[in-house]
This record gives sequence, C-alpha cells and structure tokens, in this order.
Amino acid sequence: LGRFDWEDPFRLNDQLTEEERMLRDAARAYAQEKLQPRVISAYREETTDPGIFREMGEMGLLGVTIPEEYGGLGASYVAYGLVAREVERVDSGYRSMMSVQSSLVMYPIYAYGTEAQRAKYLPKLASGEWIGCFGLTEPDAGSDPAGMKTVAKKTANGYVLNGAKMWISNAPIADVFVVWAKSEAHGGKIKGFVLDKGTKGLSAPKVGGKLSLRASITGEIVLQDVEVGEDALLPNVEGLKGPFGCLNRARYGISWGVMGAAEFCMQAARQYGLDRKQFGKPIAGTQLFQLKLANMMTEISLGLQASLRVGRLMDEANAAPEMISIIKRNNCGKALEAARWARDMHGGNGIQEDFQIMRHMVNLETVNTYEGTHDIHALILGRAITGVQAFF
Ligand code: TGC
Ligand code: FAD
Repeated sequence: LGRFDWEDPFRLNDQLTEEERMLRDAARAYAQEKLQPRVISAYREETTDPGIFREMGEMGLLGVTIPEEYGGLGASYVAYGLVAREVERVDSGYRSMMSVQSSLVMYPIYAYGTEAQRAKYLPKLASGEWIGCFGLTEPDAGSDPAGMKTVAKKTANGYVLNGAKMWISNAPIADVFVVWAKSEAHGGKIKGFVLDKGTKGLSAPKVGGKLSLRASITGEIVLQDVEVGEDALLPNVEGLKGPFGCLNRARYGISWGVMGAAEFCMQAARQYGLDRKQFGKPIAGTQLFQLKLANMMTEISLGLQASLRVGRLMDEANAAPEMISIIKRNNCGKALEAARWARDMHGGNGIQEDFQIMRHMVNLETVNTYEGTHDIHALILGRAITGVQAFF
C-alpha cells in the first residue's frame, strides 16, 4: 500500500522535475522569508513596495518562461505555476504583481514584439528594474473588452492614443505600459502598444478605497493625446486574441496561485483546530470541523492536479483556452470557499489580521473576479459545450 500525506495527497512532488522542485523551494524560501514578514502591515497600510520587483527579479521569479537570452529563466509553465503558488501562499496581491509583470507585460512583448522591443524591455523587466502594467479593462468595458473605447489614430510618424483604462494592477508605479486600443489604421481592430512612463499625456492615478488586494497597487491609465512612434506598436498580433493570448497564461498561473492561498488557509485552520479546545476537547476532533478539512484537502488536491495537467499541456503547446477557463474558474471558486470555511473555523480570531485568513479571503474575492469572472468562465465553457454563445 502507498503512503498518504495530507499535505500532498496525490504526491504532486513526485510528478515534478528536479529543476521545478528547486525553483519551487527557492520561491517558497523567498516568499516566507522576505514577503511574509511585511505583508500584514503592507495590507493594513495599503502600501506596495516597488523594491519587491527587484527582489523577485534577483530570484529569477519574473519571466520564468521567457527565454534566458532576454533575461528570463526559460523554465516550464509548471515551474511558473509553482512560483505563483508559493507567492500567493503569502498574498494574492504579491502574486498579482508578479503575474502581471511575467504574463501580461513580458509575454506580449516577447510574443508580439519586434526584436528591438524585446531587447529594450525584457531584460529590465526580468530584473525588476522596470515595472510593467497591462491595460485592457475600461470603466465601461470589463467582461466585454471588445466594447473598449480607447483609440489609436495614425499620425505621420506613429500614433496618437486617447482613452482611459480602469483597474490596472501596478499602473501607478509602472515604467512600462502595455495598452490595448482600437487602431483606425488597422480597420478598428485591437492592437497593442508599449508606452513608456513620462510620455506626454500619459498618467496613472491610483485607485483608492480597495478593501481587497491592498498590498498590490491598482490604478487607472489616462491617455490624453499620447503621441508615440511606430516603434510603440506591437506588430505581430491583431484583434482580441492579442490580449487573450496573455490572459491564457495569467489565468493559468492564477489557478496555481489560489491553491497556495487555500493551502495556507487549510493548514492554519487545521492547526487552530488542534490547539483550540471547546467542550473539553480540541475542535479538530469534531465531525463538522473534520468535514470542512476533508473538503478543503480534496478540492486543493484536485485543483493542483488539474493545474499540473494543463501546465504540462502548455509546455507541449497543446492546451486549449477552455481548459484554462475550467481551472481558473474552479480553483478560484474553491479557494474562496476554503478561505470562508477557514475564517469560520477560526471563530472570532478569524477576523483578526494576525491570523491572516480574512486577508486571504477578501483577496480571493478579487481573484475570483479579475481575468474573467467566475460566471464569464462558465459562459465560455457553456459555449464550448453547447456551441451557442450566451454572452448577449
Ligand atoms: P470571442 O468572439 O470569443 O473572441 C474574439 C477573438 O479572440 C479569440 N479568443 C482567444 N484567443 C486566444 N485565447 C483565448 N482565450 C481566446 N478567447 C477568444 C477568438 O478566437 C477571436 O479571435 P478572432 O481571430 O476570431 O477575432 O470574443 P467575445 O468578445 O465574444 O469575448 C467574450 C469573452 C467573455 C470570452 C471575453 O471577452 C472574456 O474573456 N472576458 C473576460 C475579460 C477579462 O478576462 N479581462 C481581464 C482583464 S486583465 C486582468 O484582469 C488582469 S488582473 C491581473 C492581476 O492583477 O493578476
Ligand atoms: P462587469 O463586467 O461589469 O461584471 C459585473 C458582473 O456582471 C459580474 O458578476 C459578471 O460576471 C456579470 N456579467 C457580465 N457580463 C455578463 C453576462 N454576459 N452574463 C452574465 N453575467 C455577466 N484589468 C486589466 O485590464 N488589467 C489589470 O491589471 C487588472 N487588474 C485588476 C485588479 C483588481 C484589483 C481588480 C478588481 C480588477 C482588475 N482588472 C484588471 C479588471 C478586471 O479584469 C475586471 O474587473 C473584470 O474583468 C470584470 O469586469 P468589470 O469589473 O467591469 O465587471
């Protein structure tokens, strides 16, 4: 008979390569030693330390899948997922900072950019010297990005951009802005542009008042007659498949990340239940407490196994977007549910910042919404199942 480890029910560890295990361990050490000690106050004070990007860069955690010649690690998508899981075990906001930089900024420049754009941006983004952001969502175009109003008009030497983006992670501290706009010169099709901080007419005010993801700064991007040269255009993609190609990667990373947050919540609830006595015995010895732990362990182990499967297919360039919708949707929903259970299982202490459960729980509300809401991914899957789209 095989052994059983409640912390690794399907022996995920055995299914990883030596390189993947090493990167996971390095990411875990960094996250626990450097991120964990500052997250409680960062969340309370709503502060984002830009130095984290440099630290992550030094550790090789930015652009994990980008080839080494551009400053990345050239590692697998499974390795990228493992890093997301370790970072989000501490906080979804820190994972957000990392995954925007890697999947939503470095990836499009690598996949859709010119050699000159790759050489200019990728090494500095990989080292964390530059911080990137990705502007797709607008005040009136969230789930339906095709409804965006941001436009690029052709000029003699390039383009002039006008519009506004909303809810953009990293934007107020960003050096590099990947912005999606409808380009008149391309028949109104969506094109990507890479803009530099300091360009006239470009600003990124902070979005305040967030009660979730407070350790990750969020902003608007305001584009007022922003003039750029032809070299700002990402030439090698057109239409919504440009931003969606990036989102496939970020959504995949999220599916691993949220499992890290859920693991934290489950492990904390287990320990709390073993330590806390009521009615003369540890609450972990009650049936209802164990039912919740069993549910959490089951969902986490199934979720991780599914992400691993999709990651291996991504490494073979053989994953379908619908697979990513399944794991993004399911793992976010299950992680949120696990965090809510863990909050309950901690009783009054569950709302205390020191116990960290409530922070994870409230963060996961955002993660369940961004990169396609839980329901939008259901509609993507419903369309795949029936052949009938139900968005409108
Ligand atoms: P639809 O007709 O389905 O597709 C339009 C074109 O796009 C192509 N496409 C994809 N390509 C690659 N990968 C995918 N996953 C793709 N999905 C669609 C499609 O083939 C088509 O190409 P073509 O050549 O025929 O034009 O488009 P639709 O307008 O009907 O879309 C509906 C829907 C719901 C699928 C889509 O709009 C959607 O996914 N909405 C959710 C929006 C979203 O996810 N926004 C995320 C913003 S970024 C963000 O949240 C970052 S948070 C980061 C952090 O802090 O961690
Ligand atoms: P809406 O699209 O208005 O949705 C509201 C509700 O209506 C949801 O429940 C949704 O499921 C539902 N709904 C919408 N359409 C349908 C339909 N057809 N059928 C049934 N129900 C429907 N975006 C970026 O571009 N870059 C970023 O870096 C970024 N970072 C973010 C960081 C944070 C903290 C947050 C909160 C968001 C971020 N986003 C980012 C935006 C995010 O992707 C959007 O919030 C998300 O896509 C949902 O869009 P919306 O907020 O406009 O909601």
